[in-house]
Amino acid sequence: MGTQTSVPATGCSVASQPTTTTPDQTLADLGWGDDLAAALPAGLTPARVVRADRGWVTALSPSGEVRLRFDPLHPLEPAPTTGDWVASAGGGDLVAAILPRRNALVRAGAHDEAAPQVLAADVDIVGVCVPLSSPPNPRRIQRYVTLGWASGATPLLVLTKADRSLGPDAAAEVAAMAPGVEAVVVSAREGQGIGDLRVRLRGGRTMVVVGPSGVGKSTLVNALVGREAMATGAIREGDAKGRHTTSTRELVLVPGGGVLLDTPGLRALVPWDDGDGLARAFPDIAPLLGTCRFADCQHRGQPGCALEAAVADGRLSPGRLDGWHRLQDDLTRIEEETESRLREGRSGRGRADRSGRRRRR
Ligand SMILES: Nc1nc2c(ncn2[C@@H]2O[C@H](COP(=O)(O)OP(=O)(O)OP(=O)(O)O)[C@@H](O)[C@H]2O)c(=O)[nH]1
Ligand SMILES: [Mg+2]
Ligand SMILES: [Zn+2]
Repeated sequence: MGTQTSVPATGCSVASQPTTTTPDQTLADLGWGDDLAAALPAGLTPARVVRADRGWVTALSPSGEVRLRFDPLHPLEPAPTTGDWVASAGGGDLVAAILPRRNALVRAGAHDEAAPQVLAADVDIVGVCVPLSSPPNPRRIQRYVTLGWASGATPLLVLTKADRSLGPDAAAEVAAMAPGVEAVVVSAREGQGIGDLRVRLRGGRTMVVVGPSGVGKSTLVNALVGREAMATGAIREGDAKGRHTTSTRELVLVPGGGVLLDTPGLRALVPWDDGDGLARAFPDIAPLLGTCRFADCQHRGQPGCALEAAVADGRLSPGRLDGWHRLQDDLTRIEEETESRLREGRSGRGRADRSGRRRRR
């Protein structure tokens, strides 16, 4: 760091709001890299999408916040989402190009007809927020960790509300539910762990915070950026349930470099996994797959099952196998629904790959 040059403040100057960036902000602070530079069409100015609305995006460029619109006569596919890079011609307010996505956080459609939803683009770290103040839900953690690995980014357990921790072993208990995933213990209220996270964001790295409503995602974002960038919710005393305070996905800059992406709490989550998300979330199970006596073993009472043998002799906990089964069943169902939708021609969208781009088949 320190050697990046500021991009001249040409173009993209519509509705500039200097409160969000300072003029010496570099593209690198926003997450820019050589790969994107190589993909940028000549003469265009890049900006990173803060928020996507119908027909418009709000984006950050080194010269500040800009509002860019889409040309209805030339729709760009797929629609940009928070975290994407777009480019416009100097001075204009039209999105002229969307740069190729490095990766994307994708959830499966919530019901039969729904297409996969891209939650965030171009992230380095998927901060899976789990509060230490209430009993952890292992299956929920497995889902979010799978979402993280499936995106192509690196999941990180962000153990929030350490000031209200249920006990000295609470953090270790949660960490054990996500083998192979690093954990950071934080208290936005008391400042614990904030420095550690800032270090992880140095060099213009991007972290998206995910997790159910009320776990402290927006409060953490505010602590990291040092101002009330996001509205936060009060929790009702007694049941620790949040009230869905955040309703849009939004990107904010961390002073000193780094980008945060806040998301609304998700009521139900099935990760979109067309790669090795599930295998990486279950490193205790993945190596056993394919070692059962029968190649088509369902791991549910079939003779010679290696997974059940591991449970029987204590190498694998029954809860882990159960969690894996449930997630595997969900992913299989999503796959089958998508296949039948395509067969019946109910959707011309095709499957989304890891970058959230639609695949033609
Ligand atoms: N004690 C304590 N409370 C916290 C901490 N972080 C957040 N909270 C509280 O938890 C509640 C919910 O925080 P939010 O940041 O709004 O939660 P969220 O995850 O953004 O929720 P949604 O936007 O609804 O998804 C608020 O009352 C916060 O004050 C913390 O570190 N310690
Ligand atoms: Mg929030
Ligand atoms: Zn088996």
